[in-house]
Amino acid sequence: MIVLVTGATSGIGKAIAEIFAANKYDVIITGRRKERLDTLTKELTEKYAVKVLSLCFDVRDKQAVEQKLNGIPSDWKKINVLVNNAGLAVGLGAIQEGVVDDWERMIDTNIKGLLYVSRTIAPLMISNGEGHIINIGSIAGKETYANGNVYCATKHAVDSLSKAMRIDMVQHGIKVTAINPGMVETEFSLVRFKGDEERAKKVYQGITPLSPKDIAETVYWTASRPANVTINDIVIMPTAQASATVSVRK
Ligand code: NDP
Ligand code: 8X3
Repeated sequence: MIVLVTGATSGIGKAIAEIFAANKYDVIITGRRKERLDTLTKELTEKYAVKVLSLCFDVRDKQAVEQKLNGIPSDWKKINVLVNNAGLAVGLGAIQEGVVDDWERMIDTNIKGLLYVSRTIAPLMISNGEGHIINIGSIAGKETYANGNVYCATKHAVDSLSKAMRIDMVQHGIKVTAINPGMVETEFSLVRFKGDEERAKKVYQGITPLSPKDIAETVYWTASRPANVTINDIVIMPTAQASATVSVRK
């Protein structure tokens, strides 16, 4: 069995790559940070004795996505599971004060990147006669919160595209699942606040957030259901978080 995980250099994607490797999947890992891909390749190979193919590219670069993914060796092309995980929030501010470059980074990564990867891998799954696409959405794709405007819109797009993919590919037996987490402690807030560690730390203060492993276990559970079962959509929250805007801090 083969899984392809985008954005495996950190956080949720890294934990997903690890849980599939632990369950004897060969793993294709992607991201922009080559040293981290190299380290993870070594870790997974040594710890789990699986094969790892590491592909370094930016999901926003359509040509690179096509070139890297179409160029994988033929014995790697029987991809059973694609996890569209690469994504980010950049900034948190009112629409009327928005930073257009930040908006474009989010739209290009979270929507267009996911589309480029899916457009390349879905036909392979169809020709293989089976496959499972798992999109990492967010509570921000189910609700909207103050100053989250464009990030929320990109994750609403992931919600909508997951439904659309399911309809378009049901005739080919391809499963499509969306996993929508609340707060997960990763590098997400560090990226959102452009390296401001103090501000990033405050996001998780007084609350026990989800861990990347919590999400990875859920992703793996959806991928390990019997052939006749598809989990369409999951919203997974820390126990102390009721909605995008309501949480209890101690
Ligand atoms: P991290 O910042 O820890 O990880 C993000 C991953 O995405 C990294 O591996 C990064 O790799 C990759 N990535 C980002 N931009 C690009 C790009 N342009 N090209 C290729 N890879 C890219 O954050 P998380 O693990 O938290 O985020 C993973 C997903 O989970 C995202 O889609 C996020 O929106 C979603 N999510 C996160 C939540 C949270 O609270 N943390 C909650 C709900 C959803 P590299 O930098 O090496 O390219
Ligand atoms: C990440 C969760 O609530 O910060 O998608 O948008 S939130």
